[in-house]
Amino acid sequence: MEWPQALIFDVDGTLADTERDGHRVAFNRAFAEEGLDWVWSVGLYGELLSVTGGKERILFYLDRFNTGFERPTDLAGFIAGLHRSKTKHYMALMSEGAIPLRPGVRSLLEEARASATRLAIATTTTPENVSALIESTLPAGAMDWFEVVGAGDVVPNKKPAPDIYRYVLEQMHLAPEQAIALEDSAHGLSAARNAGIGHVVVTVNDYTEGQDFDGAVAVFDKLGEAGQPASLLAGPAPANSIVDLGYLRALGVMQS
Ligand code: XBP
Ligand code: MG
Repeated sequence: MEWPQALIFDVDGTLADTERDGHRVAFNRAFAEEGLDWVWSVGLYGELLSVTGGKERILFYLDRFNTGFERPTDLAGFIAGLHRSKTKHYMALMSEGAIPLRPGVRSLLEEARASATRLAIATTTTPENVSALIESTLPAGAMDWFEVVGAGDVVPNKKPAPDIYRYVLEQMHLAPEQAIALEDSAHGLSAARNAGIGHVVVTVNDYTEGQDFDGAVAVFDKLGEAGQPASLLAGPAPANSIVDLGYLRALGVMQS
């Protein structure tokens, strides 16, 4: 059987640059709607990204950056409500087509489909946000391209914990050696590696460049496509400066 059997994609930062102009903006809209004077700037949001998960990130913000805030008695309920509002704003932003897929994502997905390589998603964000992004950027029915969508609170611990990758592999009845993970962050890389996935390809973005990607099989600035070649930051170079299925398959041969 052809290797890899599956490609498991992270969402935020990997499929699309959703953090700065998607999640961050949605958080700020939710705060304003709830009458809070909190504003997460581009810089502050970069620091907040050290914690994955929106609800977890709000709590981290209060603990570290807004200690003077008078907390309601039901803090967890308050945060959950804020986060629901944030999800609503995020979905509205996506339906306006606010964020495109990163270069090379669509072509790699289509190539995988054409060759019956299985596709899945392993993300920290909510399932609604995943569908909102996929539906606004890919043809109708594209959610069905993904055999498993492992998202959000379906597992107890978010990345860098390996839970979401373990969940996806289990659902697909795959061993970790049979899959490649595609990630954009050190937390995502750790999650995949700790689930036993030896082949993790990283495409960095403004928030994650400069992180430690030791343990990744290759690191690029993007997957790349015709007219927008990928720049190699670490690992073996692709022949045509594009991270396509042929390149990913060759990674398995090189490593064995
Ligand atoms: C991305 C995240 C998420 C999003 C917010 O993780 O860290 O927390 O920023 O999503 P990944 P929610 O790259 O693994 O998808 O607010 O829906 O939790
Ligand atoms: Mg990510």
